[in-house]
Amino acid sequence: MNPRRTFLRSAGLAGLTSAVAAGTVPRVALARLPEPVLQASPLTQAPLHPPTGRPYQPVVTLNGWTLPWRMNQGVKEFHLVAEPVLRELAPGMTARLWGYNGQSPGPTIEVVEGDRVRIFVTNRLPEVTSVHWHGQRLPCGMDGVTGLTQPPIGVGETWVYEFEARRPGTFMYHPHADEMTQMAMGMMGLWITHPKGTHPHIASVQRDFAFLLGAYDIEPGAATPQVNTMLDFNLWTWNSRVFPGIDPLVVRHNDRVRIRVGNLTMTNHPIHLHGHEFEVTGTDGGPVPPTARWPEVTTDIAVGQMRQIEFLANEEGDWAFHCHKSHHTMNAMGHGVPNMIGVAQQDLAKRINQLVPGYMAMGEHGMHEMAEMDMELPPNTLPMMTGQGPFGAIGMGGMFSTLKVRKGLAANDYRDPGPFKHPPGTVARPWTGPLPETNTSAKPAAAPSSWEARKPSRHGH
Ligand SMILES: [Cu+2]
Repeated sequence: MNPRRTFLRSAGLAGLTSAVAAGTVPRVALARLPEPVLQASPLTQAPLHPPTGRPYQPVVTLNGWTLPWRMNQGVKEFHLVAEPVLRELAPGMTARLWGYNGQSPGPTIEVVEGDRVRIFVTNRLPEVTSVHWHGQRLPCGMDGVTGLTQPPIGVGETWVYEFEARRPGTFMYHPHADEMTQMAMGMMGLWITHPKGTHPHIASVQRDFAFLLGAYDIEPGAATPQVNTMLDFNLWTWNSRVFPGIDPLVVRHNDRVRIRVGNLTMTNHPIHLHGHEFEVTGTDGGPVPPTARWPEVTTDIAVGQMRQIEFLANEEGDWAFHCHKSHHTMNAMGHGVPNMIGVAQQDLAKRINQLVPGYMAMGEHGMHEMAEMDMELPPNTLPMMTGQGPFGAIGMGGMFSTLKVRKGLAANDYRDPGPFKHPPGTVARPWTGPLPETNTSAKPAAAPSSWEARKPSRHGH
C-alpha cells in the first residue's frame, strides 16, 4: 500500500459515531499544507457531522465519503490529491482509475453557504490537470479551465483555489484539462453547499444521499478503461460502483429523503424510483421554487446536469432504484451477442465456454437464464447480470440499487436491514385456479407460447 496513506478512513457505517474526530488537525500543522486525508474502503462511509458551527443534515455519499477540513483563520481548508487509484467496482472486479485522495470519485466537499473555502490541489497524476468547480459562483480565475483561466497544474505541483461558497446547492468538481481522458478514468467529485439558516426553497430532510453517474469501457479481463470510447461503454456506475456493489439507500419509514445525482458520463440517464413519487427540488442552478415542481417517478439527467429529488418515504419495502435505460443495468457484455430466442442450443454455450472462457450467447428463451448460469469468466470480470434477492436471481448490474424503507430505525442508522419481510398476502404468487375469460388473439401456430416453453423445467424451476 502507498506509504503516503497516513490516515485511512475506513470506519464504515457501523462506526457511525466516530467520524466527527476526522477533521481535527494538530495546531503545529496549521502553518503547513493540510495533511491529505485518504480513503481506501469502497464502502459508504459515515456522514461527516460538522464539528463546529451551525448543524446541518450531512450527506451520505453512496459508496463514498466526505473530505474532512480544517479551519484556518476563518477559512475552511481542504486538500485534494489527484492520483491513480484502485477502485473496486463490485466484489470480484477492481479497476485502475484516476481519482482523488485514494478513490474515484473523489471525496465529497461539504460546506455552508457563505463559507470562505480554500482548496489545495496536489497533482500526482502522470500528466497536467486542473479542477473546475461546476456550478459555482466564483472569481473567473478560480474556475479551473486550463489555458483559459489558468495554466495547467504541472505534475508534482500543488496549487490553491480560494473562493466563497456563495449559493446553496448540489455541485460537482472535475478536471478541465485533458477531460476526455481524465473523466473517462474516473476523476470527479461532489460538492454540497448547505443553506445558511432556513431557505424558503430548501426543506430540511432526515436522509440526504448523493452520487455521481459514471461510465467506463473496460474489456472483460482488463482493469484500465479505454479512454477513447465515445458511446459504447460497458460499465455504468454510481460513484464508480456497479450493482451488486452499490450500497442500498436505507431510510426510516416517514423520513423525508433527498437524493442528489450528477451526470458526468457521455449520455443521459433517466433515473427511476419504485413505490414513491418525487419532486425535483433543485438542479446545479440552485433550488427549484415549490410552485415550479411537479411529481415524477423518473427524472432524466442530461450530461453535465445535477438533479436533486425529494420524497416522503412512506411505503415500506425494498424498492428498486435504477437507471431506466435497460442496458445501463447490466455489466460488461459483448454487444455482438446474437439473438438466439427460439433457437434450441442445449448446452452449446457451456460447451464452447470450456474451450473459450467468456464466450456468451443469448439464451433461447431470452437472457434471464444468463443470470442463473454459473458461467466461467475471465479474471477481474463481473457477470453481466447478477445479484441475489430473497426470491432468487435479480439479474441486474450497473446502475441499480434499492431504497430500503423500514420502520423503527434509529435516526442515523444506515446499516442494511436485510431483505424486506412482506406482510402475509401482499406478494405476487402463481395462480392455478380458473381464469377469467380473456379476449387476446389466438396463440401463434408455429412456436409454442413462452408459458409452454417454460413448462419442461429444463432449468429446474
Ligand atoms: Cu443510464
